[in-house]
Amino acid sequence: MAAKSDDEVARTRLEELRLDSNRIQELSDEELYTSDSNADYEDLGPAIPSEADNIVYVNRMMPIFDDLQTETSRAQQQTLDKILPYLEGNPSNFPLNSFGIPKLQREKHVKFLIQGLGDKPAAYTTLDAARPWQVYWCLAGLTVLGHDISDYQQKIIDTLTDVQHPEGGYGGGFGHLPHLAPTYAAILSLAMAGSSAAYESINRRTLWHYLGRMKQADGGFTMAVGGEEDIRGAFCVLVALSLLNLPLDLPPDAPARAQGMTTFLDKLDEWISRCQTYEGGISASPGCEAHGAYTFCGLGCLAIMGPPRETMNKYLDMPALIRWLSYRQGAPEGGYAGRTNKLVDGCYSHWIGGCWPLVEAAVDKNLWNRSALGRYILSAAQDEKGGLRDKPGMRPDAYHTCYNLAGLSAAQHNYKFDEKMTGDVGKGSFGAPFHWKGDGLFEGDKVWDEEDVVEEVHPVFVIPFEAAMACREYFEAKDGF
Ligand code: FPP
Ligand code: K
Ligand code: ZN
Repeated sequence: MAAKSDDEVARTRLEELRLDSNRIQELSDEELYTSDSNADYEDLGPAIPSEADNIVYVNRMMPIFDDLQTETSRAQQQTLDKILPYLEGNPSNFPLNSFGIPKLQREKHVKFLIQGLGDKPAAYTTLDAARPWQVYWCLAGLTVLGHDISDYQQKIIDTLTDVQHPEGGYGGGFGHLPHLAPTYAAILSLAMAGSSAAYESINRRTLWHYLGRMKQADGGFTMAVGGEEDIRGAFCVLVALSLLNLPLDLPPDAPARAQGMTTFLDKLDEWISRCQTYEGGISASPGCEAHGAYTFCGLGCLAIMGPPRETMNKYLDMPALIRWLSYRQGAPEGGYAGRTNKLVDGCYSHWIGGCWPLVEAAVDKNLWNRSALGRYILSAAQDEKGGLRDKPGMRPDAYHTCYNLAGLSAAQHNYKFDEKMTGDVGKGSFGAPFHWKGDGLFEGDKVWDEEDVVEEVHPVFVIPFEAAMACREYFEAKDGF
């Protein structure tokens, strides 16, 4: 008999693997987790960890390990080696809660974020172009920790007034051109600061004109004049319009009017649909790779455009989205990665973790492993000296502190969307985000005690509920700009 060609061998092996993988999908949980059924799959290769390796899979389908080593597989293995000691032990020597998990180091994180609001040494010069972001991350983190930020009100107004551009919008630093990212961060920060002084420091008329200049003929928005068009742009624009109760109509000087556009919403729904990829997640713009941060922006847009149950089910393939979101949760890490074949990172606790409250307002509830995420955040993402991080071995920063804490909050709390859209606030355009309510603490499997619980966070705006409501209410009561 003639020897099989390499090609044939490979094809046969692939077919076997496919059959195995189909068989695994048909197994019940019990069959899947007993050692007997694992024995059936030993022939998949020697690299399958056994039960003795103490690895618990959260996904039903067994991962297929192979002998091929790549840069990606090595990076994943090195990351596991770094993280596992933190999940299995307590290398940081934190005091433990009743679940044997490090307690939330609240005071240390508060101190870290307050330092983040202060002056910086020369090593931080790159942050000088991200002033509104630094302010936002620190304030959002502090409020999630339950820390009162009213002492900072005037400083917030002064800092952000300095970077507001005379032609509308905010720049990253003094004298910088405006850009949607710092504009988004500045508006959320001023909403958190609260008071008519903070609200009135925003030039809403020039801002509306600025936002209008971002609208493109295909329905999306650029991040700046002549800048890249991506879904962050759409989300930043909708957050500003919704929170500040600005008109839905494009301003008369918006260049996209020449291409027939009349409102901020024109063709936006179909543009967002086109950002959902074959993987199920949402990408920066049509044709790009699905990524957690862009997925949050896309879902945030749909949650501003109307009740999530209507908008998400209409414009997205929800089963594909849910499958993609689920697969971003690492096992055994428990934290999330931002995209396929990449590494777990604490900031995705929010960018992916924060997608779940939005998704759960559109479909059935409890689709994710909240305790595994909480375990990653408390055990692996808290830095010994305060602040939270991407992963062990990385320095903490305000960005990762903010988004780890926001993710922890999403894991700990339930939210409810009022489908009837009752209530006094949120009657006009883009009013949907003002119909969310806290719905108590998550009472399923958890790894945190009462003292590890952080505050509720508005699922769309990622600031306190009261801050979002008060800001919109203020501008609903106001006539004109
Ligand atoms: C990849 O970085 C990450 C991105 C390309 C997206 C970053 C976008 C945000 C954080 C969203 C900003 C949101 C608003 C509202 C403006 P990477 O390749 O270093 O990380 P990865 O390996 O985890 O993908
Ligand atoms: K990353
Ligand atoms: Zn990160």
